[in-house]
Amino acid sequence: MEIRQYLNEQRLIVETALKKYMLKAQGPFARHLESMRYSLFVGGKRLRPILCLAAAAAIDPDRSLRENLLPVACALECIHTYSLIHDDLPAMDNDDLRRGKPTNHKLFGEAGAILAGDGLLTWAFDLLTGRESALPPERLLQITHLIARAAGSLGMVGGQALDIAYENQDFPFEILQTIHRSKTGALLTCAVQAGAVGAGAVPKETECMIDYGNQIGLAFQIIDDLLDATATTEQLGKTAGGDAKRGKATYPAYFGIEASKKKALDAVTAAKEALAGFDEKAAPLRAIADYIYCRSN
Ligand code: GRG
Repeated sequence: MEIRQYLNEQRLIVETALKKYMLKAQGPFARHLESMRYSLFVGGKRLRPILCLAAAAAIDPDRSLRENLLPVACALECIHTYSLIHDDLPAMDNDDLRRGKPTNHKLFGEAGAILAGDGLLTWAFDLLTGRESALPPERLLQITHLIARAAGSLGMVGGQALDIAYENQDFPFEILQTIHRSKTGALLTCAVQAGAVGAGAVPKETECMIDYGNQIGLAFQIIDDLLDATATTEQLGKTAGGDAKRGKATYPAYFGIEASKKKALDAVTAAKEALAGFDEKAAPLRAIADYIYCRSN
């Protein structure tokens, strides 16, 4: 399958839905809403929503299911964007560039950026539980809990806290794995799991999706580390070389470039193996795993 064309088509579907669901920058909160919209629409691959829709389609390709899942997919993107805004803040990574444009706090100030992130995080749960959602209530409740768990202190927020706590320190590889699994992996895995639950997957199918999600999460983070060490700022749309500057432990720092590439490839292979029981409807998920290995930003 032509993965770039597929990703482009899916990205447009997600962006159309985001435009439909996102609050408009008007009324008394216009400036705050504008700051949320700025980061949400400034770019991004939309990988988490696309994974959610692809996982659902691997189980049930019905178009109406996709429509019903779009609020979930958009909620995932809102949470991801909030995490990037907060990650870029002076108190965290202090970055000037994200998605090829000035970071949120550079345009809206530090307080404005904190609130833009807060607004996107809470809007995600508004979307999930509001009248846009048309999934059966028990599936929606399960998905909402999965997303809260993956985004929170036992997932992304916890991973970020650990990442910051260990900056400029030596620590065992197991800690790096925990940071990766929680900071980056949790939301990616949650995206495919949410898609599977939304599609009414049986437990065995959901387990395979979780396995797939864990493996692509690992591959995604290793490639992110490699790109940070080897790509240019222009290519990435964010400041390159930031990990080394901030004394962050990374896969290349532990294993070197070539061994890290091999580990990423092994994770991609394992991700595709996790889908062995799925038919052709899972072709996009298999192609996304390959894309994660080959991506250049
Ligand atoms: C501040 C709560 C909080 C969490 C931050 C996700 C995260 C945790 C920090 C981002 C820092 C980072 C570079 C993590 C590595 C993986 C990652 C999430 C990269 C960015 O995701 P992409 O490549 O970005 O999917 P786009 O812009 O395409 O959406």
